[in-house]
Amino acid sequence: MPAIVLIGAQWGDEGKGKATDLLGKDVDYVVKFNGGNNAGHTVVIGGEKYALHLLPSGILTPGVTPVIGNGVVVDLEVLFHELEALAARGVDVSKLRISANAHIIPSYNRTLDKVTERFLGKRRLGTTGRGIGPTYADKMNRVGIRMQDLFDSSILHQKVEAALEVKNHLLVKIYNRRAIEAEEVVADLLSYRDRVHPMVVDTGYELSCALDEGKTVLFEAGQATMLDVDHGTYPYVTSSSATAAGACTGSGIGPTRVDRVAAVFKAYTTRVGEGPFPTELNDQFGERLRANGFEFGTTTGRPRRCGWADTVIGRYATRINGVTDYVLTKLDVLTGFDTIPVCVGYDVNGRHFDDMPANQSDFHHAVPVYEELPGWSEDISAAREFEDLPENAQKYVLRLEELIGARISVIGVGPGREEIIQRH
Ligand code: 2SA
Ligand code: GDP
Ligand code: MG
Repeated sequence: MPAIVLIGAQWGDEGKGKATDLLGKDVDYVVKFNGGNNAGHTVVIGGEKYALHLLPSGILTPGVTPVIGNGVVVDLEVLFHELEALAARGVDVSKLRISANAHIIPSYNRTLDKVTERFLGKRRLGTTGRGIGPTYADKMNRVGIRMQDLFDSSILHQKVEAALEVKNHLLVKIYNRRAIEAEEVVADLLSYRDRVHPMVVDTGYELSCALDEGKTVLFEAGQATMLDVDHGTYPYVTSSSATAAGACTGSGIGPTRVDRVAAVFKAYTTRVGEGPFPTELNDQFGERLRANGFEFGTTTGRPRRCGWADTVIGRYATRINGVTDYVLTKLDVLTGFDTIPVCVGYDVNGRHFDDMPANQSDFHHAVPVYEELPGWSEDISAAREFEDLPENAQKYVLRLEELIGARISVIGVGPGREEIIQRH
């Protein structure tokens, strides 16, 4: 299949990195189309653990051309730090392409992200503090700095000055900080120019040509459906389009070119940062999921909030993304629970919802309606065929499939590259 979009169905950390790595063996290009170094993908290859933030996970697969699309925001310091760390471990990073239209995260936006969160106090969003929100805001405000601006220092200078006019006002007058000098910012950005130059190309054009030639392109989302700026739990979302449609705007290919949409769904649910989460468990079961699933942020190390699987969210993700296939991850983490509740609907003050409530207050007050499924106690990490799974694990998968409304093609039974069951 030439163009496949891979997205997260919940609040992120479903295991997209591993899924991309898995699909990556058969693809020519892996494209990151949204977000920046707020993402954290952990991929385990032959017992070696790789944590990727800004770079597409496909960079780990020999032969794949990794692409950072126009929809991504790039922190240049992080970019080179990640590239150098991978190169030191023997990964070929020479093929990386970056869109000339991708926006840069200037240092002042990292500062603004952190001071804004501190200023908001109880009303904070729990961002990763990487400058993501302020950089997308600049993009929409048309005061952003793009990769191509690096190659014209006079334009770069003008743009940085224009952006700082407003930011310095905010920093000095509202946040009581010192003003930032344009000269300093420009000098910092220009220090990366020569190194980044060979990587910066018209990635939209290159990808379209690749598709014309029958090459296979995988578009890999950062974050996930419920963190999407339009379709997620706004304002507790990230600032980019993390759903399948974002693959088009974030990379420059047309919607008719997409052949398949694969979504990653974790066998339970996690969320990092603030915001509503109907199936959240603040008890020993939540603790057990966090410990068994090692649910700590790849980027910030924050403990992830944990809860049971929510198929209202699953159905919503199927609809919003036009999902054709699911990758169900971390089924092994559920081993050992006597019964496993699955959320099949919500009760909101006596009203029943089968589907995602359109009103934010309803979602905030949603009480999950659970169906209890019997658990299993056998270790499933060695299962490679669906039939190798204990009967109750099979039933769990089949019931989820029925409830979320698209086929589950791959099942993850451990963190390793080979710990999967391929069904379709
Ligand atoms: P931001 O920094 O502006 O994107 O934060 C806004 C919200 O988006 C959430 N968010 C994430 N949620 C889960 N995983 C993410 N990536 C890292 C990981 C997280 C980490 O993969 O482990 O290391 O802490 C991610 N990135 C953004 C964030 O929690 C806010 O709710
Ligand atoms: P991403 O942000 O969606 O790429 O996910 P993360 O990498 O942040 O978090 C997923 C974590 O789960 C990583 O540590 C993976 O190594 C791990 N993982 C992925 N699939 C499985 C699985 O099937 N079983 C287990 N136990 N771990 C998995
Ligand atoms: Mg992650």
